[in-house]
Amino acid sequence: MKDLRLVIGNKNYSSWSMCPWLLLKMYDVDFEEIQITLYQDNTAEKLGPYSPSLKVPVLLHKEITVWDSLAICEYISEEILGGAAWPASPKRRASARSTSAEMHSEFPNLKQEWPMNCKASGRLKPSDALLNEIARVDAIWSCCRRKFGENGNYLYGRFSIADCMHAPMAACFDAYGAELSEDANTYMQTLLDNPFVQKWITLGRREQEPLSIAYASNA
Ligand SMILES: N[C@@H](CCC(=O)N[C@@H](CS)C(=O)NCC(=O)O)C(=O)O
Repeated sequence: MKDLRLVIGNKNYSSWSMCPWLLLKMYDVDFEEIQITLYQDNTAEKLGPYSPSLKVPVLLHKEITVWDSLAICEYISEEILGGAAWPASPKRRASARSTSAEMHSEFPNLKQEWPMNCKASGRLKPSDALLNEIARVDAIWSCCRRKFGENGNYLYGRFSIADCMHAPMAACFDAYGAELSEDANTYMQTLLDNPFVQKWITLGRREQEPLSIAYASNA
């Protein structure tokens, strides 16, 4: 058994599982992946030994358990990467924390109407509430790229936790056909071209498990 284990859900559906998985992959951290199929009759039973919230993702590091995607990314950066997964400058770091937290806690209509589904394709007509949220994500992406993006193609130039938190949205925008500004579209493409994002989506598309109960809106 490895010192570091990440419990995730179906790659096809679990947007939050993708965030710390991508961080560990991008920083080449050795970890064991434990995958539990979500929304089955026995899911809670299988998650119980690992997850206090009965949700994924969960990180197990020696005797420490961390749950909730953003908290896990923070922990990995602090304890394993020496703080390297946030931008170095306080101004960029403050913005990166804010846009990561906003992605984590906001956008209920996006999460409800366009849930993560690697197999989805084609445009699903967005409601007005969803269009407003897409416009806000577009503004975050274009504004951060313009203000902070000079050292690379990611949201704050070089890859950071902010990209991990925004990568599932790029997969959803691509799958459901969001109309974005040129700057936002270029950033979405950067995320979609990331080899680990591609790997996650490819593996998600190969998964066969159906959802046996009504699909939870926050998947
Ligand atoms: N705020 C949590 C949300 C976790 C969450 O909702 N995970 C979903 C999958 S992406 C889950 O485990 N759902 C199982 C359930 O609701 O039974 C995070 O960021 O990790």
